[in-house]
Amino acid sequence: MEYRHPEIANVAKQLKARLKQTQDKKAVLRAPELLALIERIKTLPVGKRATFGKEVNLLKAELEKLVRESLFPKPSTLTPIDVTAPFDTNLSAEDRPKLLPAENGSRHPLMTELELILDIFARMGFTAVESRELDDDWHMFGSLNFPPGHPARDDYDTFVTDEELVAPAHTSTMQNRVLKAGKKQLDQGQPIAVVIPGRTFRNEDVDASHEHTFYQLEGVYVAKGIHAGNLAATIKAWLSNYYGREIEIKIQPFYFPFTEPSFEFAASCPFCDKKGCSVCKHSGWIELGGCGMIHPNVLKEAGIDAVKYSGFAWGFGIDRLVMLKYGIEDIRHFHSGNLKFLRQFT
Ligand code: FA5
Repeated sequence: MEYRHPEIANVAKQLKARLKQTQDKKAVLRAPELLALIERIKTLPVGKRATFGKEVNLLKAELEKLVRESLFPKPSTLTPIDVTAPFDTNLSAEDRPKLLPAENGSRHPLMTELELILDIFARMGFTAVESRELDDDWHMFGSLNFPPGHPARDDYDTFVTDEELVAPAHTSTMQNRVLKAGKKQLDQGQPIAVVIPGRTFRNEDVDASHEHTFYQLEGVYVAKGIHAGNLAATIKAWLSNYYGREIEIKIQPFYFPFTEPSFEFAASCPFCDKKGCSVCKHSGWIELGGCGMIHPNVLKEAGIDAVKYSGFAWGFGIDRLVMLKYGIEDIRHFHSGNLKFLRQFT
């Protein structure tokens, strides 16, 4: 590029030469000669300022381009690699593992069912918020009325990183966030109605109905005058919608620090007709989820007036809901990668 101002042309020549020699390419953009030219613009009389300023900017842009090119060679000069390849791309064509054609893939049944479930809740007026796969101790316990050292913390034994982050053992870790976000809505007379799907993790003795990694669907509903009857009706309405058939459900008292009263609900085991088998751990029932009226301390922790408002929450295991729907006798099939199993759902 030709510069008309001799001063600019001179700096351009010097800096281009420096760019070729120096290791620190970016330093050229901070060169005192260039900064002096930029500083000079505002000292010039108005008539000369525009043309001089324009040329200095052109020089700056040209130097930026040259620096970029010297740091990052043009893409066309690099051999492209597939960064998503599930093998070492340095392997020769013969040594690469044989892969299934992409057309043979299909959606995982848990994701297909989750979409259906969210669709039912959308029609019932619930919005969906995704849970996190890494969270902190406060959202896992503190925000949910588990004081430090509370024995119920042991029921949620999961994985913790060196930085004390937690792989959530349940989707209830999101309760405080959705309650805080919905507070304004309550003040405007609108309920908080949110469902939260998410992947959850537990240090578990894995068996036919227990996985270390599974999915849950949390539900949170808060408004004025909400009671346990609303909770039972909501669960019943959505389950009948999902299964489209009669399922025998049992709701019984339970304990969770974040709900009061708390309940657990289970469906009759379709594999043994309540006689008892390995899937239902010989109890005749498959536990589907926990629920209850949101504890006033949990509402208060989110800044919600627990005298004015009340609400309910639940947490279902999605894997178990799907097992029940299709008669899947072992939860471990879902993560087995067994194509014979997965292809039944395409
Ligand atoms: C909870 O996780 C509570 N957070 C539920 C809750 C939410 C209660 C809101 C009150 C208010 P629980 O540990 O019981 O509760 O798990 C809930 C459901 O997750 C179980 O009923 C079951 O369906 C599923 N679940 C739990 N552990 C496993 C596992 N290891 N494998 C598969 N599903 C599981």
